[in-house]
Amino acid sequence: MTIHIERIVLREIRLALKEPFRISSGVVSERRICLLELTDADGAVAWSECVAGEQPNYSAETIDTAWLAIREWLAPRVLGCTIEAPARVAASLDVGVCGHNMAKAALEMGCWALEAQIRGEPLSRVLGGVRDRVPTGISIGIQASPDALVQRARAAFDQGYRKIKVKIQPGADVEYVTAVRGALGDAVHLMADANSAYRLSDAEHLAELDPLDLIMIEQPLSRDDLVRHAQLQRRLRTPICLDESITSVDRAEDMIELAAGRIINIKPGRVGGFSASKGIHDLCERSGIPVWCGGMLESGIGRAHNVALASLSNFSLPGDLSPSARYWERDIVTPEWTMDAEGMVHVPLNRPGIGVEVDIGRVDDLTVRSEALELTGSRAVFP
Ligand code: OSB
Ligand code: MG
Repeated sequence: MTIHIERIVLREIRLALKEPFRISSGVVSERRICLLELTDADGAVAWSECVAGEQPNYSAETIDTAWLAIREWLAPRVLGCTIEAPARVAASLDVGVCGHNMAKAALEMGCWALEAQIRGEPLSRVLGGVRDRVPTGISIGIQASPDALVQRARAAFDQGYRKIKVKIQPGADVEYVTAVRGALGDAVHLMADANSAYRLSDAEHLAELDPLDLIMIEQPLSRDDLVRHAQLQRRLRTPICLDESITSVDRAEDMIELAAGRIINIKPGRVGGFSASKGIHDLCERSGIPVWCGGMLESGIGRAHNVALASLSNFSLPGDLSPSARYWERDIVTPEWTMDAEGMVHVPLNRPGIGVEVDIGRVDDLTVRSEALELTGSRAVFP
């Protein structure tokens, strides 16, 4: 089945978080989210979301750079082209455009969603997913005190989350995580995410986390520090999981070759879309490396894409796939994302495409700017 994208509407919506989310490199209270609405020549419509943040603290990209990249360099690559398969889109977007993975991913994932819509199949199955439920974890931001963190972690535990991840930074680490382990006991699956807040010279300090039996520590060092992560991993019993460092299948291969980590957090936005995500997933499956699906405080649209991806076989650890109500007073999709009593999110297999309805009235209410991109002039066969 071929895709022929006639029109892409970019929208920026503002969506307030229920409470500010603080990580070691910054804090966000209100999300500025870029949504894409892609329309096929036959009238099929699919939605995707660009996960770039408000500030360039997690990655170099922001919503504003992504908007520019999509409008100026990337959308013109797909508009009006005959796309034989969504698996071919990523390679074409990479020609002559360095970086901008989140901008590329928004388009590429939109093409997969459109393919699913046109085929009348759930996105999960078009991607090769096999699960119908996915275990869910929560990511808790840095709190003002260990007590405040314990309170939130306990509430999450009581709700049934399968994994509790706490953000850490120097000054809010060993004491905080120790308090959570003490309060919730040995059985709970606990992990910490440093978002690159440490240096290799902190190795001894980070080793103080080892007795806490964390299932992993995520991204302790800088994004480019694969060699130093390998040195750190040799000094830690706790498995290192990489997030920011893994931007492609090649980086995942490097991690494995260097033993710079033992687990990968796959965020499709960070790696340029579903093709790279599937490539990393398959490589890790062959190499005995577990993966899980990370989150970027997405709206229900981005979350739909993540849940579909997380239904692939090697997503064996709980993902950062919290229900809508953990983030928002009201989401922009129906039904909203929920979690069952066993801490599982259900893969929507009874509907084609992303499996949730976009509440267009609500999207319109939240929209602060929009731009329609259409083909000017003619274009031949993709790429
Ligand atoms: O490092 O995983 C991260 C949110 C924004 C930027 C980076 C990260 C996160 C999260 C949130 O941990 C996960 C979620 O969407 O619940
Ligand atoms: Mg992370």
